[in-house]
Amino acid sequence: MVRGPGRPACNHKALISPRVGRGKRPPPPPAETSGFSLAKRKPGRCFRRVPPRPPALNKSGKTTFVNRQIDTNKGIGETPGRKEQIMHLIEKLKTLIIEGNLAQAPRATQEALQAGVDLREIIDQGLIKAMEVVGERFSSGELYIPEMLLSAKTMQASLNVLRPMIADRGIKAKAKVVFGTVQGDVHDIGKNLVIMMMQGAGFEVYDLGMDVPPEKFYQAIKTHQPDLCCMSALLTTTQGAMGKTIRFLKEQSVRQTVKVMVGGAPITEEFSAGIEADGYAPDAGSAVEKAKELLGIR
Ligand code: B12
Repeated sequence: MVRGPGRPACNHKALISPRVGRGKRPPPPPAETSGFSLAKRKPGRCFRRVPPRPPALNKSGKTTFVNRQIDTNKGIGETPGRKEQIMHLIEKLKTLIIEGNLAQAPRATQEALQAGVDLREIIDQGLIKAMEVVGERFSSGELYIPEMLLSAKTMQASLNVLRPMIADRGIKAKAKVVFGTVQGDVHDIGKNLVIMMMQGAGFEVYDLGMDVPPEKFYQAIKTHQPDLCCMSALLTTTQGAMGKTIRFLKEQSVRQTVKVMVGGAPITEEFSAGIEADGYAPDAGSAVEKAKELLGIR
């Protein structure tokens, strides 16, 4: 099987036990009560008059300090240390997402909202920045799939808290994407991971599922008019369906309306160029970066 440069050979064992096959780092610190502990948690209180300090949870993992320090009815817009408070709440949320603290992050999101932190700021500086860190750490081998999935799930849980407000405010997505695993292929874990990272980066993604025939990609492009069409394939026997899909899009005269990005374990830069895709990325972290590059987004 052909692989991208530097990618380890994958096997089922590697998915179940992500340490197998990489051998890059020593075993991680033990997981704490909830989620993975990537940033060290410190017990104790958090006073807004002692900035800057890393956001922290108290020993019981509760976030009582927010309620103690901030009058949520008043909002923090009128207080003198507003900037510090905003930064503190956002930093706390960011850390919870990086840690994959599914239990605490939605509440921290709610607290930031109630404290009057701007929605866009929560998304850009909290959610998106957290997933950028997660993506970088994953690409560098510092994080593994289960940890990244947990962070992505945590980000989605926070996003769900914000969703009604996003709809109300009509916040525009950075770009529209249609995404599917190609015809004949039912592997969708990688696709889902990339989708979550893209959503974390502010993209609006239409998930076409798996075993997607060229006609369905075409229909989705006609319907949603995306900026980017993404295809995933995990089998050497199905990677050919990517080229087939691109040819079909050409025949239907929609290929030029959309950028095409491909990925999946057997896909390489050379293969991508050979089928005339616009880009390829080896993993979920770099997929977001590549998508931004292709679409000229910063
Ligand atoms: C889980 C799994 C399955 C599950 C899939 C469940 C699911 N819902 O996805 C099941 C059990 C169904 C399955 C079935 C089969 N599988 Co399977 N499977 C795997 C396994 C163990 C993990 C794949 C995975 O999820 N990896 C984790 C994800 C996160 O990684 P990823 O998919 O590579 O995605 C990352 C990147 O590639 C990239 N990426 C992915 N997509 C995209 C898209 C874009 C646009 C971009 C930019 C990036 C990108 O980002 C992702 C995140 O970093 C692999 C072995 C392995 N370790 O890879 C075999 C593997 C892929 N399977 C294999 C085989 C042979 C099969 C079967 C044919 C077995 C059989 N005889 O029935 C069937 C095929 C079914 C079909 N028609 O598709 C082979 C493929 C060999 C080959 N060279 O073709 C592998 C490599 C196992 C092996 N070593 O033999 N499989």
